Amino acid sequence: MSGQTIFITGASSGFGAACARIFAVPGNRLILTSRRVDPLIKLQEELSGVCDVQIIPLDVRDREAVQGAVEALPEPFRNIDVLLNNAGLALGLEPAHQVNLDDWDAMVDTNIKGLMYCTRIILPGMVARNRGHIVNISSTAGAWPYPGGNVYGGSKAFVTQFSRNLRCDLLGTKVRVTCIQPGMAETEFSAVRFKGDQEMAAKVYEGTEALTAGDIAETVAWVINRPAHVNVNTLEMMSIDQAWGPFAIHREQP
Ligand code: NDP
Ligand code: 8X3
Repeated sequence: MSGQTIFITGASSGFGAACARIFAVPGNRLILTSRRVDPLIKLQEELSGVCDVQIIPLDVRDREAVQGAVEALPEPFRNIDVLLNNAGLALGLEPAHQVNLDDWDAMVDTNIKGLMYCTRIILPGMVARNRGHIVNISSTAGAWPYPGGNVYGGSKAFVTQFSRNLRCDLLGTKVRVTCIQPGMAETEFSAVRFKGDQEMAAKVYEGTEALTAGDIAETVAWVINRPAHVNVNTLEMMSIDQAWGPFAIHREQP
């Protein structure tokens, strides 16, 4: 993969940073975005010897900021070939009747609305050039329910179905859309979910060989590197140490 302009949301850690590293090959142009700037600066320092790297502090929940960032891209970065809609988060694992409503708002605003904004603002250029690939990071949580998954899972189900619907709208163009649904992967994800409680976060991965950010980056690179006529629609992946459980059944005590 070379000669591609790649726009990554949530590049400051986890999957996004790993994707930036795997896409950093001579001839590529990377646009790395997230709210935190320091990790972006470090990534730019690390990768800019290899390819051109633009960093943009960006909160995907801010529609005008997304519009402004895309419009302000300097010439060599304007024609985006790949949009990696990766920015996202889970907050909390409480049952629906106990959650903090602000957490639900933040997940909807980031995982759904932020992804919508980036897509809607970047897609017209891809259609006009009849070239491009949108890779959306969903989750197994969007396909399979679990206790406390409530709005996080719902937001990822949106990502999965939105991806399929984009394919319908884009039929007749050469713009590809792929939805990737990873299971448990060890990143900052759980530390964010448990609001900085590193002990709870570590327990999620304890005794398992979880997916790594690098596993997801290799998969993203693979879908992008298929021949131009091949569209991988949906790809679900899990650690060998994860599988589905049986249905939960509540039994009254005699
Ligand atoms: P990380 O917490 O390591 O990375 C999340 C990234 O999203 C960070 O770069 C963060 O940057 C960015 N982000 C969060 N909110 C915003 C925002 N409002 N605007 C811009 N960027 C934002 O977790 P992962 O790498 O694991 O997560 C990446 C994606 O993968 C998410 O969508 C997540 O839901 C999904 N996923 C994760 C799985 C896992 O088990 N780890 C499994 C399946 C899917 P910053 O805070 O600097 O803004
Ligand atoms: C992250 C995977 O199982 O923690 O999307 O929801 S899970």
